[in-house]
Amino acid sequence: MLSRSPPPPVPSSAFRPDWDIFCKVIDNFGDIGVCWRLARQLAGERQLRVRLWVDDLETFRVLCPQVDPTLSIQAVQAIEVRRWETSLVTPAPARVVLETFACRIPETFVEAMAGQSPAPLWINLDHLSAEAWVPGFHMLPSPHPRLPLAKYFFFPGFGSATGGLLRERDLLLRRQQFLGSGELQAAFWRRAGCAPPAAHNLLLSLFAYQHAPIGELLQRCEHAATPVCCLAPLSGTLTALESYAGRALGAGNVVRRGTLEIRVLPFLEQDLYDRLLWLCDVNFVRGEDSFVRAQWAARPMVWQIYPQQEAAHFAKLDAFLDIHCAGLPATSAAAVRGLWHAWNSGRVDAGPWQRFASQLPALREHALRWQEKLARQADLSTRLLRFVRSKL
Ligand code: TRH
Repeated sequence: MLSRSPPPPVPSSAFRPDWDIFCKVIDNFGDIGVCWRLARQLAGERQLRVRLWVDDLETFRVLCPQVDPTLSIQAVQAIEVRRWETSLVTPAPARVVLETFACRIPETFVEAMAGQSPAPLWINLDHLSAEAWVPGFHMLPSPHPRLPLAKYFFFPGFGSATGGLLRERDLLLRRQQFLGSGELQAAFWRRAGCAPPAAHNLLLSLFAYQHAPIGELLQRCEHAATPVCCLAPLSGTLTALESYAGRALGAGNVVRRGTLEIRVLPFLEQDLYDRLLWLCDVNFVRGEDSFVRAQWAARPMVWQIYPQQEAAHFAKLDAFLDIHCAGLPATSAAAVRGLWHAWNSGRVDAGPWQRFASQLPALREHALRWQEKLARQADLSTRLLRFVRSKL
């Protein structure tokens, strides 16, 4: 019989954390993905006491299986996790209160913040964008209409005048060690539940929204010069994969057609998902957090941006393409733009994929240069903490 280890101690009510982080899961995994990553970084690298409020522990559990959705308060990896309920009993707010993606923290909590002296520093962590307006709005305060409080807007971004990107201190070192170790890679494939693909295959990872032209992309890979192995963690892509395969699929299933093999993987823990990105030759990513992780993976990538009303997201897509493609030869840049636009517009004819695939050696070099350039800048948590020091 398996013996269960005792649960980690739950913090007492006298505990006052250094940071409160509030997370509302609107849809998908990006909100909790970012909050969990940042919470772990603050606790693990900076030894800060973090309390993370999450309104949807079921979704959180998909990312982090240690989370027990039945508990209102629990300790997970040295972080106090609290279910954010409507009837929130308000403990003393932390010194720094981070609202994420304008999730609107409860009014009772805001009142408690105003009652403290000195008042906590209140920050809203916003969405990532490469658009030119971001530096002008980064770190601006918005005074509360009634209470003696201000909320500061913190914008992640790609330049030195923005909030930067999430990057753990040891991330690039771990990546190097992993890519240099057959043993670590074998352990990864075991945990992903499949045998390593044949060495000569072109590895694609696939994480996308349902409306991506997944079937069309897969058809393009059926008659390729290099066999393609598509690794798809269980997610919103499943319906499209099933209609391509013509049958129900689950983790562990394999579909073969011509030069294409599709492997359905389980939804991976965040750290394992990173390893998948490190191993693949092309990463199809979406939203915000997987998009950033693909950049640290330093491999050619295709980004499906989170769709907004009236196609407003295309301006955001192009803003990133402009900075990302700046150092690329014209043919490679056109191949990237062509496939990214096709993927986001819902049609992938043979041309865009072939042009992109023909540029892979140049794109691989570029991905590494891009990663190195970004890594020379301070990461998001360092910039956040600098901001906190300047205000408290
Ligand atoms: O899930 P997303 O589409 O999240 C989106 C975006 O963040 C978007 O901007 C936001 O407005 C919307 O949510 C509400 O994509 P994203 O941001 O890449 O988040 C996915 C998270 O899931 C990320 O932390 C990586 C993680 N992940 C795993 O841990 N394992 C996996 O197997 C996969 C595929 C992803």
